[in-house]
Amino acid sequence: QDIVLVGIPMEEGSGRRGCCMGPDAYRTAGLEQELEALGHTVRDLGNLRKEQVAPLSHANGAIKSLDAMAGWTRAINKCAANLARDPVFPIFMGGDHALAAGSVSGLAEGAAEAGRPLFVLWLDAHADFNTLASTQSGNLHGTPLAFLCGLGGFETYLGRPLRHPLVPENVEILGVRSIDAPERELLLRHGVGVSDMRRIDEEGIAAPLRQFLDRVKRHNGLLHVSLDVDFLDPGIAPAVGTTVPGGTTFREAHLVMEMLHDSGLVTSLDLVELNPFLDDRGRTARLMVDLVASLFGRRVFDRPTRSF
Ligand code: DIR
Ligand code: MN
Ligand code: MN
Ligand code: MN
Repeated sequence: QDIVLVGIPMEEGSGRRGCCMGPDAYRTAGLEQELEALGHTVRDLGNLRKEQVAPLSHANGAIKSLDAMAGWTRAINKCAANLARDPVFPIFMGGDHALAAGSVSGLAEGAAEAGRPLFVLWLDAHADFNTLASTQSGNLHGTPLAFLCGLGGFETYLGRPLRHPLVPENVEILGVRSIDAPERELLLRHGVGVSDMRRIDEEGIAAPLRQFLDRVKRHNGLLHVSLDVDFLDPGIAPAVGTTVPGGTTFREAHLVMEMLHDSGLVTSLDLVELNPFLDDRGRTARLMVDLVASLFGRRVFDRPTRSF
């Protein structure tokens, strides 16, 4: 495949510093080289910059960095919409998860032009389904999925209406184990697909994923994967500001990537919430790169041994 890497050093959505170093950590961990070793061609476009937006305010005083959020969303949206018109596989190297408001909204424009429905697999400890009215933390990385599903009150993000909201039934949140009370209400009301850790414990991670992939295939959909580092258990992935116990294991995460590869359905990817400032000798960055390698065709029998 022709893979394009875009660095998005956004950290304002996370409410703490450090995610701005994510793109360089992926480069240092050898993302481009690992993908090339699998036979793909890779072009690194470097880092995106946010647009300048005049200061914005909101009735919810808890909200942080709304103008930075708007500036990033607009810049990323345009970049993603352009990439969606090319026959390339874009990887958005974040940066916090708020960047998905831009990447997925842009990709949705490309999908609509191609006449294909866009499906989204959201791999995360959290649902990221707060609105500007419901967020208690004020950290806007807790909002992108609600924005992308067309919920109200987000006009400031793009400075215009969202052109192609996701169909909530075409979204699957996998691995979730921390949901705020208002988010729970909104998820149920809008019919978003949610497979929480309880379901994974009972049925295994393959069952809900297989069901979702079958749906994508039946609808001839494009599939975007949005991978939050906190999808993984903190014991194997400490470099994230919002660790939640009880996350996916090393093999569960690789199995997801291997099944996604075998499906042939994935057309774009976000790598988000890596905070290299919190990492332990680069192990989380390396694990994320290895997961991407599995998504792009590395198999169990070819996996190199590593020591940390
Ligand atoms: C919480 C946590 N739901 C919030 N969300 C996080 O702040 O809205 N998302 N950490 O990644
Ligand atoms: Mn190269
Ligand atoms: Mn997230
Ligand atoms: Mn999360």
